[in-house]
Amino acid sequence: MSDKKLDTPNETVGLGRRRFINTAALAGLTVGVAACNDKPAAAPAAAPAAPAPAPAPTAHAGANVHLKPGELDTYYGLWSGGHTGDMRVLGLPSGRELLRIPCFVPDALVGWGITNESKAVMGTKPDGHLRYTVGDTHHTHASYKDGNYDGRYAWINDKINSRIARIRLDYFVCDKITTLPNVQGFHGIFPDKRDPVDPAINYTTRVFCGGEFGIPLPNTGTEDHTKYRSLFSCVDAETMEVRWQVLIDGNCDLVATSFDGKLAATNQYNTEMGAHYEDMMSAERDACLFFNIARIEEAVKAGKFKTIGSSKVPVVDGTIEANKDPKTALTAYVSVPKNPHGVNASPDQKYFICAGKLSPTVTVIELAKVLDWFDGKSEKLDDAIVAEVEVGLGPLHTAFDGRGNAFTTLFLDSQVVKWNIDKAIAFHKGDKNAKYVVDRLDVHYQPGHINASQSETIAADGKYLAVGCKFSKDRFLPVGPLHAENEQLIDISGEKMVLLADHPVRGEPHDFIIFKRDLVKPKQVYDLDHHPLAIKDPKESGVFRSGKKVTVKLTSQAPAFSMREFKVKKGDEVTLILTNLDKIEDLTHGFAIPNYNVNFIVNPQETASVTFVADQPGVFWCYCTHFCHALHLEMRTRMIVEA
Ligand code: RUQ
Ligand code: CUA
Ligand code: CA
Repeated sequence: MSDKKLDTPNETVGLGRRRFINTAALAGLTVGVAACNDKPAAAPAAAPAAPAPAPAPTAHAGANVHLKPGELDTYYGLWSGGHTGDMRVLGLPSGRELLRIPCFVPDALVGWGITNESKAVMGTKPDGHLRYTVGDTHHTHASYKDGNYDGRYAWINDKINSRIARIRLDYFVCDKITTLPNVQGFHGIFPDKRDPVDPAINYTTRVFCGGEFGIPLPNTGTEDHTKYRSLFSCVDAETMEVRWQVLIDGNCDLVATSFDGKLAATNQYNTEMGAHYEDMMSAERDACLFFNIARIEEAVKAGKFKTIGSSKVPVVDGTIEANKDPKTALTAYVSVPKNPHGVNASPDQKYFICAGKLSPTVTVIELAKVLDWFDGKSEKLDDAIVAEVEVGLGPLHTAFDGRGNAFTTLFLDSQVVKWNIDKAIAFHKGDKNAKYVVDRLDVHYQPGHINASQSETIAADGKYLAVGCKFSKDRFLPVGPLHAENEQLIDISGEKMVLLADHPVRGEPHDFIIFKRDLVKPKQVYDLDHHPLAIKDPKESGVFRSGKKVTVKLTSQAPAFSMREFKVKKGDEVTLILTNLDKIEDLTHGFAIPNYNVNFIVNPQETASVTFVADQPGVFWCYCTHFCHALHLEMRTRMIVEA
């Protein structure tokens, strides 16, 4: 690389890639781009060429995000990690990353994918090796009670292998992973907020999963794509078993659920069911597809379903053809402009908002009117559309402040637009004086996801807004060809948005949620009984042989393991069980065996195990990898493998 290039590395490269993306996306725009009357006259494809100008003068300077040493954040954020396959826990407003929770992909810090316990969660092949070592998380949402988070669980998707993982929010660990049958490209995810029928169940019992790619069902490998279909799945929040699936037309993208438990919806960008992108953009309108949960479950109970291939999960018919009569329909396809993206539930419980992506609009759908259609009280389903207004180029996802305003990311404009829902409805009704756009803020750059503190709960508090910018371009020091992404924090407590902070993040986060810190009650010491194999007393330690199978029982208490050395024989299949008997939070030990590809941690009172074949004779110093004590370096034991 020449010196000249080094002088302005990110300028050229950043612009090029951003411009490429803009151009590619604009090629798909056929809807009145130029007619967007209340946006600034800037050319849509022109990215800011220099570092962005300071934010516009505002009524207030914005909250302070720089906490002094020792000060704690007031919010937790759960971030999906993207194709690192993990979930990340942030403190806000500081934006400090506190933890990464491995789910779908092995993790060397904790030994995820190394211990028998984590392998059992992740899933193995018959030979004991992990079935998958890649994942792509997009969407994360947490369990609800009475319309607010209850701190029990969060769920996260793996788009690549159609898996859903559950995170326990007491220990911040993944405890279950379920694979959705007959689904490829599982994308959107949302828990329900109460039961559609039983008022006593005012909390999450189902999680809905949108299947994105259509495939032959069963997947025979046929080339005729007109036969491909997607499924929308319902997973039991407790057992994590798949309860039922719905056969649909089009591809699911993201998912939203109503506060009354009656409706779930997914936006669809490929109602054309094309196999190539040109075909996927050919129709002027796609759909926001609604599911009538109570009716679907009645149909399942009544046996009106089929099963696909070797899966036993009941599949009901939610295709357009089979659901024309509102009185019996399980699904309803509300039309929205072509290739919409995010669908989000407003905290006033009344609306779902679909963002236009290829259309510069947002569509506001009134849930009561969708229910009216199902009840036969409304002739035209599309009467549920109470607003469809232009907001700017490339609308993707929407968040809320609980004061009637929505915030939508504009991917192509590199902006967040704040707009008022009631005024948008008034404008749509014909009041051309209704100024629904309240404010615009440049973000850096190309935002995808957005969320506000407590946004999709009845406790939306309108304090902070985070925006996941896909490109940071010139905001951070260059580090080779790949830039960090930029998670920006915005104060939304006033009329105008105030940009507070940039946060570099390792690629590639997608969706996230932000909630008050007192909604979770983290536990910091495990319960010994949590693991059936816990070694509760160091005296139970030892080497126990049954033929060629050997169990090594070991405990840890800083700064020593319960055995100074242990012996096995070459060729033994060794299962080593380690219980950490230390009782103090954060007194975690590690256990590494050189040359055996073993390293994992045990938290206080936690038990974990590993199984390996002792195929190399010799002395192996097993040592504690996690700093625990002044004698941490001395904390080791000898594994002697006799030839
Ligand atoms: S989708 S941009 Cu999964 Cu919006 Cu991430
Ligand atoms: Cu035990 Cu370090
Ligand atoms: Ca389309």
